[in-house]
Amino acid sequence: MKLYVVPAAPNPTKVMLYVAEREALGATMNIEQVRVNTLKGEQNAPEHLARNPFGAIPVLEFEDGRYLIESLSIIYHLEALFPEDNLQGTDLLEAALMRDMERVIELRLANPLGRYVHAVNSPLGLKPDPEEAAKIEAGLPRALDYVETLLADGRDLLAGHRVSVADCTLQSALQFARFGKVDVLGDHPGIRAWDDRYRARSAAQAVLKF
Ligand SMILES: N[C@@H](CCC(=O)N[C@@H](CS)C(=O)NCC(=O)O)C(=O)O
Repeated sequence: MKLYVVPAAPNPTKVMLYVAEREALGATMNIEQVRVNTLKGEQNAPEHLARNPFGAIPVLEFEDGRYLIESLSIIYHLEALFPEDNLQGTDLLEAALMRDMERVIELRLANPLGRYVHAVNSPLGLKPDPEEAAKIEAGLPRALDYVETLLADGRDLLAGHRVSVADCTLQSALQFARFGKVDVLGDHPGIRAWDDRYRARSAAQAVLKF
C-alpha cells in the first residue's frame, strides 16, 4: 500500500500519526509514504487527480490500483486490517464513544481551526478573510471547553490512558495552527498540558514537523 501525504496538512498528519501510533504498538503495516507537495500544487497534477479527483490528500493506494480518499476511511480500514491492539476500545459502546468524540473534535474544532488558519495566515497563501476569522473565532471556545472538560479528570489522553484516533485528529489540527503561527487555545490549561504530553510521544516526534 502507498499513502500519499504532505507534512503539516491536518488530514494527512492525522493518518500519519495514526500509522505511527499503531506501529509503536507493534503493528507492521508496510505502508510506503509518498509526498505530494501541496505548496507546489502537486495535488492538482494529472497523476494525483487520477488517484483523487478532488485533488486532496491523504490517499491510500492499494496494489490493485484502487484508492481510499478520505482520512477516516483510511484509518478505519487499517483498524480492520490490523485488528490486534487497535485504537477502538474494548467493547462496542466504548468504540462508539471514541468515534463520537473524534467526530466532535474534527467537525467542531479541527475543521474550523483549519479554516481559521487559512483566514488569518494561510500557509497556502490564501487571501486573509477577517470576517470569516471572526465568525470562526466566536465558535471555538465552546469546542475547546468540550475538550477541556474531557481532560478535567486528569486523564493523559483524550479517551483515557490509551491513545485514540481523536488524539491524532486534535494534534494534527494544533500542528497546523502552529505552522500558521496561530494560537487559539486561550485559557485552556488542560488542552495545553495534553498538547505538551502528546507531542512528547515517540509517534508524535516521528511525524510532527512543527
Ligand atoms: N475529508 C478529506 C479532506 C482532505 C483534505 O482537505 N486534504 C487537504 C489537506 S488537509 C488537501 O489536500 N488540500 C489541498 C487542496 O485542497 O488543494 C479527508 O479527511 O481526507
